[in-house]
Amino acid sequence: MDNAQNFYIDGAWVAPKDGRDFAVIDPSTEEACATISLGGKADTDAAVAAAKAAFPKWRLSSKAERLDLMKTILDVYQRRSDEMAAAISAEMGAPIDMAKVQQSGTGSFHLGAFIKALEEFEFEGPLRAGEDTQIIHEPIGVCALITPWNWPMNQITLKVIPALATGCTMVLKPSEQSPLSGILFSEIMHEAGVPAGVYNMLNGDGPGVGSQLSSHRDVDMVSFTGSTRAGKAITIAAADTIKRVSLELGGKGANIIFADADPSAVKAGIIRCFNNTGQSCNAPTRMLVERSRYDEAVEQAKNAADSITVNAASEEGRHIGPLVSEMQFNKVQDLIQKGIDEGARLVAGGVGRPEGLNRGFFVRPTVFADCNNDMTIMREEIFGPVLSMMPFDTEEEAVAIANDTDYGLTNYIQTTDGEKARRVARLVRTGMVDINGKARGAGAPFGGMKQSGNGREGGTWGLEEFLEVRAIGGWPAE
Ligand code: TXE
Repeated sequence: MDNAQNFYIDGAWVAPKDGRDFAVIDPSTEEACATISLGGKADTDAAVAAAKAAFPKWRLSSKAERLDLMKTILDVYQRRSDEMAAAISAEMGAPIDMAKVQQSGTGSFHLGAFIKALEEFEFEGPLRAGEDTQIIHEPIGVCALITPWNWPMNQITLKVIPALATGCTMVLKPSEQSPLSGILFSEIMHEAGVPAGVYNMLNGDGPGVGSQLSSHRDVDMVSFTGSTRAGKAITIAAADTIKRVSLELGGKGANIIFADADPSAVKAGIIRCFNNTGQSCNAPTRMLVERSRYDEAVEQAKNAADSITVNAASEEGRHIGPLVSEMQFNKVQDLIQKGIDEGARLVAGGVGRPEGLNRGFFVRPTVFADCNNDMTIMREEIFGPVLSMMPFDTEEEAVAIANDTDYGLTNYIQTTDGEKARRVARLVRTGMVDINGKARGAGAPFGGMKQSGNGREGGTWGLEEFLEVRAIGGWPAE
């Protein structure tokens, strides 16, 4: 990759002013697959200065101009989509077929959805028909976009595209664990003709560039996806400048399976939980099963987990890949051991690598039964292919267990009783609820409550995140 060690600032690829080398590790092989540069304060300042200088002109661009640009980006993105999948697969370990459809594919999906949302969005209008108070939505300004490694293109497009669509200028800092997709995305933005300074990208780590962006006086907003730990650090760093902070953090989703649920619910829950090797903030990691179906469900979960294959990201076909890094591998191994030590019943998987995979950050698909909600594996976000199961007796108890967590991102409900589904969906405290495996519609807001964050991404809500709302009284009639 030609630009691996450079940053994209003010419409050009530039060498770092204050850079140091950083090896990108392919998690399937544990070998370096690229060397990038991590920037420092001088690079952060240069990127922010370029975004600040571009803002006065870009904020006045027309909606039609921005829509044209977004359509061109979508064209270029689709043409380079397989290249994108290969980059994501190498940097974070998503199996190549899955990387094409789910990882790289989300970029096209979000671009298309935001084009539609922008087409329908009204930036100006009267408060009420016939009144002279005008409501004006304006771009917030210079945005720092800090993204993680688990769904790199999903998170980059969920931030960059609405920022662009609303007339903001920006600095993207992708995760240092998955920088190759961010570099390729910047090439796509350049090829599509994004005006100089509107979109800038630099690599760096959290305590360096991440923190510098968060506290920067010329940054008006930080949009962050990542750990709750980093979300708190960003909020503290941003406090001094009262900038807007939008956070999408971890989760510990409950999957409530009632006795009348479809027989396929348990297997579907396992597939959902282990997708992307369990590295999703909205994974249904706590499976709560009504007691009359519990033993059968444990058996089904064991069989489903045992039938999942684990293999290198470069191999074609349906399997799960490695975890992203040695750090995540060690974290997940420690949590599996903790589950055993704290008395959960291990029914599938366990500590150590799957048989035949001696190198790479591979983890055994693991299921624990007979958990209780005080166990570490029920409270902490594991971020690996690990499911924790627990029985419940009543609907009230299921809701109480689901809500007994610091997180509030997504819950799942499985029942054929429509009234019960509606009732429970209202009672559980998460930003999103999926009933009977139905995905939310395109353009629906994505985001959480409690320590899962405070932002909403996608659709109209995703545009509003990047807008200031102004009220102007006595607006003269045209
Ligand atoms: O994330 P970090 P890590 C959770 C998941 C995982 C855990 C640790 O539980 O096991 O986080 O992963 C930047 N100021 N999620 O340590 O550190 C960092 O450079 C500014 C859930 O890899 O949060 C990267 O760009 N930025 C999550 C981004 O934050 C900082 C996805 C993510 O890294 C920073 C990933 C700081 N002080 C992990 N510290 C989700 N919500 O989907 C780090 N960063």
